[in-house]
Amino acid sequence: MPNQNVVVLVGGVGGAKLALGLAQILPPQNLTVIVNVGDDFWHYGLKICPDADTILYTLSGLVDKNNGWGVSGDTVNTLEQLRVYGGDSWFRLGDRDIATHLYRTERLRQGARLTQVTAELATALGVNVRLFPVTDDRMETIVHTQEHGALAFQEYFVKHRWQPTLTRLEYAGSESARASAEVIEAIEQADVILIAPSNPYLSVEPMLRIAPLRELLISRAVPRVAVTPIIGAQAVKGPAAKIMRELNLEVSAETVARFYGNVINGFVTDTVNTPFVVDGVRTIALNTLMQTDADKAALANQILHWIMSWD
Ligand code: FO1
Repeated sequence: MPNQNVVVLVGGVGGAKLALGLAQILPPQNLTVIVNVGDDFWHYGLKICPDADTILYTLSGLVDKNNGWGVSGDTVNTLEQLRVYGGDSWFRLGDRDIATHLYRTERLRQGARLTQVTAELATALGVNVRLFPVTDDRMETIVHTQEHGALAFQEYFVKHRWQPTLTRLEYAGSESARASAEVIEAIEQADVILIAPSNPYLSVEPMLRIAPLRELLISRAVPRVAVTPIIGAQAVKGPAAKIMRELNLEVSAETVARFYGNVINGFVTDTVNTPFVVDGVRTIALNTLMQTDADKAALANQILHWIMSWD
């Protein structure tokens, strides 16, 4: 992949796996990671960006590999003291992780853009690929549920452990949010655009809702390839399959490929999935389950080699 610019759109844990695979095989100047902000929220006065932090911690090697998020070996003294005061403790804030939120919040208060602050965190952690939040504007995913009505994303995902029945999703603020200049430039200069095996509805769609991303992606005459988050009618992690059932969709990789529609012209399904054909979308079946770091690099390599073989 000499001098090919690769852009990958990612959510949290699933996205971080492919981002790490790509980071292992590409020169850092050729990789740009664009991350969802729909999961971001304010908690105890702190601006928390779980997806960006998951990418930062994964690429820097700090991540807690069991959870896939947070800092390995982190303590929770602060959270325990908050519990003493009767404060909310459903969101597990590690002590070292809190430093990230404090730094980010302070820099935002000083007037820095989220893009700038994220770059500062990346540099400090030794992450040398570009990592851009999709927008500097406010955009929040709201999950409407049968049991509790509208839930802020982290309340749905963490507090209620994604158990409530989803009725619809709302991407609040997406109508007025705009992709950052950095994101637009990265997509304009990309030779390959990838969509990581992140949750299509919770992680990727919030990004596609932000103008002018969807149109900009469609306008780029380059390979635009999504990787399936569904393996054998199940999500690798998280609520993707459950949400598909609640939206009355068939739980399959084909449903995901059709959901992305003309945003993509290529799709990586898994070897265990039922083969399918979608017009205008080249498809390859690979082993997409990334368990080890070597698996992540191998999948990234296979995807890029396949793309290079397109005529
Ligand atoms: N996920 C959980 O399931 N429980 C938690 O307590 C939790 C805390 C947490 C703290 C910092 C952070 O960056 C991420 C954290 N996550 C937690 C993960 C995260 O909120 C979700 O996995 C994503 O938002 C979904 O992509």
